[in-house]
Amino acid sequence: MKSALTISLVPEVRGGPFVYWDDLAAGFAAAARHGFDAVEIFPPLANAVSIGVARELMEKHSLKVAAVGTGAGWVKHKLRLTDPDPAIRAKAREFIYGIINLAGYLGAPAIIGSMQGRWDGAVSRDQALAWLAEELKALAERAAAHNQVLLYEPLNRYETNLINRNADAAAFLDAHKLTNVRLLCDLYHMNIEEADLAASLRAVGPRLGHVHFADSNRHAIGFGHTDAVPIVAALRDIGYTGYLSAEILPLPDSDTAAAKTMESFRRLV
Ligand code: LER
Ligand code: MN
Repeated sequence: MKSALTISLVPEVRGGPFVYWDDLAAGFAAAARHGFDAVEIFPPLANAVSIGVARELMEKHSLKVAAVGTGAGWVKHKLRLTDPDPAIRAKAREFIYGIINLAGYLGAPAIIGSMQGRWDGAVSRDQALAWLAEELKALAERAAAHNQVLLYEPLNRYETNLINRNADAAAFLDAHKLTNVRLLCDLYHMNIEEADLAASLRAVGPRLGHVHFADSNRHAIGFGHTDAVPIVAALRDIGYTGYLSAEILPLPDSDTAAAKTMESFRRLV
């Protein structure tokens, strides 16, 4: 398993779960200083990150890009894949295609988290899930053109009413034959939704593509009450070799959160 931390380039999500903020070069330098393998980038839109600049930073610091988030499409631009308006769904898809291309050129997958949206008003749950399946299929095909998977993240009940639990997400991928989509399991959302985090990851098995490595309170692993030992044992047992990526609040400050994550990572992994 490999380590990663998050860098947000989106001022609108200030207060959110990202270790470093605003400055890609400074975030890369800090990740390298703390001994991480990779960074996960949260850009405001695809062309806000220069592929050339990002590749230079990867080279300079011997870091990979673990994943690229698409959530700014929702929090900044109010686009979602299950919006009742087909024009908004189309814009959401275009926004994500851009991020998939950026991520692909950096050797990374893109993440569908808050862009999945929710069902409400005139839209039934079945209709929203049908749109989501259709969009994930198209997006996963674009990802495949870059030899990448697409990451789909179940979120807790306060962030979506579509799919909250890993088993339901896995069944959804299977039912719609979304074979190039892998699950992103976020330990913070799981702490709210799952009865047993380790058992849930064992059941996800080979569908697991990425892990958001966060404690019960969304602080660095080691600063909350999640027992990470059985979780890492489960990940080992299912043969997971991907990233444990710290998508956590920068508390008490970014450097302490990064250092605590790395201390926990070395102890556990
Ligand atoms: C995104 O990875 C996520 O976990 C959501 O809670 C948005 O912050
Ligand atoms: Mn997450």
